[in-house]
Amino acid sequence: MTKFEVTTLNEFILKSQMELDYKADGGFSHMLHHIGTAARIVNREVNKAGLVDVLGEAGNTNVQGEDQKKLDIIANEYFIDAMHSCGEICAIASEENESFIFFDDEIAKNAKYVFMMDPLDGSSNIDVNVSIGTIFSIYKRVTPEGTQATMEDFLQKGTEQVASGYILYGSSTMLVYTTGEGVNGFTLDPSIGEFCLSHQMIKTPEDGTIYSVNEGNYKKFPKGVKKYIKYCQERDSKTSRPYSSRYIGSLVSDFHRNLLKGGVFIYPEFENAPTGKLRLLYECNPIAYLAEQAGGKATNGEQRIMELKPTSLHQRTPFYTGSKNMVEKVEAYLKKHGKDS
Ligand code: P6P
Repeated sequence: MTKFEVTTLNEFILKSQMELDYKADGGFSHMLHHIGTAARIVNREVNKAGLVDVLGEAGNTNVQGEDQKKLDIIANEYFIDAMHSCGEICAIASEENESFIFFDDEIAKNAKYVFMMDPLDGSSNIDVNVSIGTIFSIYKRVTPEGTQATMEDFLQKGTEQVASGYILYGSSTMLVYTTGEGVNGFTLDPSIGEFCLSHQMIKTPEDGTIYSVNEGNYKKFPKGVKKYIKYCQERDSKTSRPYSSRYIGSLVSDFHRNLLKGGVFIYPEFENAPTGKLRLLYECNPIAYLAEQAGGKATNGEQRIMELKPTSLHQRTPFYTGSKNMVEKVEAYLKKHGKDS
């Protein structure tokens, strides 16, 4: 590939806008461009985290009652500023904020979209240099343009998403997103400061040999999950078992590996997390949109995640996602053995 065959994120967005003019209107492209910019800034902060005083607790806790790392705050602020300045977003919901943030300037009030995010998921991994990620989801507002956004704009089913994606701050920094026309991945080239198309039209394998679950909670898991974990560990050459257990404890990292290689990610409900741990609006729905667009699945163990009607901003859900056949296998075990532990 010559250096001029590289497709940057901005070139890809403009090309998509021309090809998909019915959907990728200027505003859409404008938002994706600002996400890329905020991602580069947060990437810079994450990469120097070990060198300057941005590690460790910021001394306060977020609405989840978790110690808020300084990078959480930094990422949250950069993405809020970037999405406000693009002029296409009327309000934002974030894991770091108890309620949604609305903008009352005229441009924002007349904007068409709302933005939801986990600005830095897996942040407990920051100070041990494990990959972390930003997860985002975009919807068209349901309230009239020109008015202040309401909770109704946020409590939409995942099927209403117009775009979703994540930034993975890992061995390389990647932006992976969908607008409903497949999933594309861009890798940041630090030498030119551009996200360059590196994974075009990602399709996740229907089957895989990786299962991702925090087995430390095994004894508390629903019986169907326990039975499935034992199934993964059995010897059976015909189905390439035993599978490999891979769990980073950072949703974006675990999901991204399984998306490319095939695998299933499981976070069930159990006594420590009676409705699951992961958040429906800004973790599970955006990941589910990507999983389905890449040919995979995402459910709560029995129902399609994107069909769930949200009732609150920070609600949690059990989450099973990844290769289609593997998710369906877990669902079959849950159906057969039930959810009691
Ligand atoms: P556990 C990180 O805190 C996170 O929200 C996800 O990124 C990750 O998948 C999950 O929690 C890990 O949770 O209970 O296994 O440590």
